[in-house]
Amino acid sequence: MANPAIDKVFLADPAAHVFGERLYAYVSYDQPFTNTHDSMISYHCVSTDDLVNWVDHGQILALEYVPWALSHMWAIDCNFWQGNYYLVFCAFDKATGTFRTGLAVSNRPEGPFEDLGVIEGVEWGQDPSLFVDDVDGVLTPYLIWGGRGAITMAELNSDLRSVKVETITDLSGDLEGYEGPFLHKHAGTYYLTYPALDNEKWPQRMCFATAKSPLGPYVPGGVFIPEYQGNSGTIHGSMVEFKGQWYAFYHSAWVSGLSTSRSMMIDRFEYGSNGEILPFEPSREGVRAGANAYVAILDAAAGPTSGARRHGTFIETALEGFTGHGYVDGLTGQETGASVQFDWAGPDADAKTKVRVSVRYRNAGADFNGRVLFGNHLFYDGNQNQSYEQYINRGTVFANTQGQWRELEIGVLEIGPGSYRVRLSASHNLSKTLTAEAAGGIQLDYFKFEPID
Ligand code: FUB
Repeated sequence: MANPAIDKVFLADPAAHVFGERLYAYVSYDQPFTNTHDSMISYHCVSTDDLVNWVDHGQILALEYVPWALSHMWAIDCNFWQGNYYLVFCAFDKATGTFRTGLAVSNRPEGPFEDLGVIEGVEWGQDPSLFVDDVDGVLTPYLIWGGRGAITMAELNSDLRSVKVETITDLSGDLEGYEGPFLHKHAGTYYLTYPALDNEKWPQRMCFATAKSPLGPYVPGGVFIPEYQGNSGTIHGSMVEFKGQWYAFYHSAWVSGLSTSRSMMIDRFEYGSNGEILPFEPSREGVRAGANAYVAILDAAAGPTSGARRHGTFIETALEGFTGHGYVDGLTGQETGASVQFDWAGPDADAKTKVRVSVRYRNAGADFNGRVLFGNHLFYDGNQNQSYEQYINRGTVFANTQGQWRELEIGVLEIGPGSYRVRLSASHNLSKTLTAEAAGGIQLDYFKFEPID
């Protein structure tokens, strides 16, 4: 079964884009079985080059790294603009307790992203999406947002930090959109897709409207994903062309049965002879029959932005032949460590599954004795040594690799749904007084989590 496209982690509100040869989906994260959207505090990015083999890049932004945000990290989008990747996201702000739209930046599509503050000029900035129009090579950025039963859009200033207030357009007169708008362009026509209610009755259905210019006016075109079995009440999503085929991304409750633990879905769609989006029913096959593959590869260098921490270590990129985002260096003494955030789903709160944990590292010196700690993030209290629940391995030896990068399996975990942190540090048997050379030092590239069926 290929739908849900990813069933290992609860991902909602997918905003899909193609950057280079890969497709990236930017998604909000449902804390498993919390039964509320109020508990959403982070975002993920997942990517693929065939819609079958998925890499989860883990948390790309989390509440604790957005100083102005209070709660409710709901929907997001990302786009490429003037040499960088910009994430637009929403959260209740500390000052007013209402939704504001945030902006974050990365030089890589998979993040991690650094918060740049709120986008000025946007009221109740829930569910933002970032559309870059290309007319004869002239690029113009637009922000579209929704919530409280209305969809609004505006042109952005070129630094993306504010909208051009005089362009703010409320589309309530054109269509009855509820929230979650996404804009794409096909054959010169602008397609706004959005969830809407039918006579104020839930669940939401996915609808489209078309226009000849980004700010409208829009002509409603009807429902293209009707009510279906196992829907999650909401149906936020996006439309993307990948390798010559158009796909609709959205979410369902097909794994959990709950509207608050949602899973990412993908189906093909076609345009009709009049340019309309042809309606379809969510399919079990998705883009092909058979199971999808999922692996989480979590960049150790992304630790702090993604909700994890480093102690006494630092990020480097300088080693010859290293092609990743960055590696963690300085893993030499007892008090040092690098950690990442890891999220896991499941069909119900008690279900346990097995996950193989590996790390990619390099060692040009003496053997390094490492210990790997694993704990439930929800119980994290700021004191890592007390809050971590279990060791994956107390005494893994990270042997000399002759300076080559090597992936090393460090253990298999049996875990239930939740948010976890994994931390690698030097083993207790090292004395703080040892020099780096004597203790043995390694460079750490990433942590890898593979489900074992
Ligand atoms: O994911 C939280 C909220 O649910 C989104 O902001 C809405 O669009 C709906 O999908």
